[in-house]
Amino acid sequence: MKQLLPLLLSLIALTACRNTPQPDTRPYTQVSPDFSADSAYTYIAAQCAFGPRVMNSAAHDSCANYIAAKFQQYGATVINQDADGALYDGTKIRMRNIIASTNPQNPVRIIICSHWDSRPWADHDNDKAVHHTPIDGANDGASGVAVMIEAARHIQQQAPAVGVDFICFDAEDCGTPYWDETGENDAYTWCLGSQYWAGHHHTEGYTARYGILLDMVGGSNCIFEKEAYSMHYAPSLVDKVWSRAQRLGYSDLFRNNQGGAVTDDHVQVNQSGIPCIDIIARDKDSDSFCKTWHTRADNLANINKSTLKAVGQTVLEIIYTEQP
Ligand code: AHN
Ligand code: ZN
Repeated sequence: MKQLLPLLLSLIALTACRNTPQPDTRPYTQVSPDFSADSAYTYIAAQCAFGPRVMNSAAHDSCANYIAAKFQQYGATVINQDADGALYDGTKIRMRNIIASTNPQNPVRIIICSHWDSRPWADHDNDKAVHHTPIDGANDGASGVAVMIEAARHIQQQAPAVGVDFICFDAEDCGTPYWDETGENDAYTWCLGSQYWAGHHHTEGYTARYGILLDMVGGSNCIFEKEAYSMHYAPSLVDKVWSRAQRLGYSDLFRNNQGGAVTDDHVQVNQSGIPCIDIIARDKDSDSFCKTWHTRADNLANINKSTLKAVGQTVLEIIYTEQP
């Protein structure tokens, strides 16, 4: 037994090592311009100031115009893709996907995407009294859009070698609430905007090299694991993005563990033939989404600029190192 113990210990160490590879700490020099988390924060504040961007609301329409105008201000060509849809209970909704293209003549394209709508129900809040009232969605919605607008601002100042299509998907977050009993085809009640886009790309014959979805990229006490659908559809892209984040110094946030599978807009992008990964936060200390997820606390006060910076800089670095 005495001789076996060191062997056993080294075996355990080896197994742990295989399950969770060490972060990539090879030296690296950043080539992209510095992402400003302060700037991204102001774009979150502006979106939240309209009020919750829930379907069929005035705040929703005004915020759509704001998002389109910001991308246009930073030199992107914007297509508003309007479509009719229906919620889990049959309520008719008017959706708008907003597609902002930089350097639209460039034949080599990558997608950065996020949903922009707010969940109409704070159905994960500790206080049951608010379960039927909407959330601000500062993190869940606005954060991804803000990172994209800030990336567009940099692209206007210094063009990367590839064209970027920023896609803001609508109606991601109106999936069936827990109190509904029909419960069938639950997964299809989420991601309505990306479902529509997957069936009707915004331009004839559209394609892209790959996509990166940003979901809840501005929270606190969160980490980014390698999401399971992303690992299924585009493992080398996941590894590239995570390794780049780690080499930029963000290995506290970008972990090498494989995470769970999340029904999210990237699944639709993958099913439409374009490999797409999801950078989606989960709580650091529990096996769930961030603490503020689908609660009233998902507001501007709980936005964390260092998370925005880590994700934003990583995305910029991917954009500026992509070869044509
Ligand atoms: C489900 O909970 C089915 N999907 C999570 C996707 C999501 C919701 N992302 C943000 N809000
Ligand atoms: Zn959500």
